[in-house]
Amino acid sequence: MTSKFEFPDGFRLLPEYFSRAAQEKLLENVRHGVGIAPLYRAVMPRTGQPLSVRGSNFGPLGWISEKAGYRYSPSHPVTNKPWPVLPDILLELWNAVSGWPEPPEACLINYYDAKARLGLHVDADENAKHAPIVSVSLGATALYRLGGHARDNPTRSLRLSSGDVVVLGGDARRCYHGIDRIYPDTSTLLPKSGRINLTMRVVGRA
Ligand code: MD6
Ligand code: FE
Repeated sequence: MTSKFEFPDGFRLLPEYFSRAAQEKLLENVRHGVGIAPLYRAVMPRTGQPLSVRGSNFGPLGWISEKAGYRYSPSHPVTNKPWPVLPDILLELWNAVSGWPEPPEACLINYYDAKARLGLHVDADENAKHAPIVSVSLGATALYRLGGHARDNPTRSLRLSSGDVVVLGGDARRCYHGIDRIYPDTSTLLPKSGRINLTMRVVGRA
């Protein structure tokens, strides 16, 4: 028996939502942000193995991964300083596509080099389990894999290109997803086949 993949309700891909000019503006904002809160290499809970992506955050809270586990923190784990404020351009995106009445509290910045990957995962560290997550991709094209509510459910692979926006709301909010690979030399926005993914989340009260 072969089980088929069906796109979950609440999944939206908005190809090239951002024009090249808007991508450049957004990149300028990201560069400013990582000037304040530098990209750092987090480690996996328990094993302490470094992640292949490097991360930082915008907003009152930031998602961090450390030996003790995953959590949201008001400050950068290396500098101990607050995260930079969310750029207006991202808040405008949230207001335009999320359909959620509250603003995001955290925006994770993930930087991929040509060899970086992100294993299949569900974003489940938020108390606001029903608020959507809105993501933006900048730079090199990535192979994104979307699955179902269980790790072994059928999956579908999609390419995410610079300027694309993904919304995981509704049923899709609890679906497994990850990045299998980066396609080198697919964008001139970032040097050396780099890719940035920005994910805005409502964290909610504990
Ligand atoms: C990435 N994205 O595109 C990884 N999570 O690099 C995510 O993990 C993600 O695109 C939640 C919602 C949308 C996403
Ligand atoms: Fe995710």
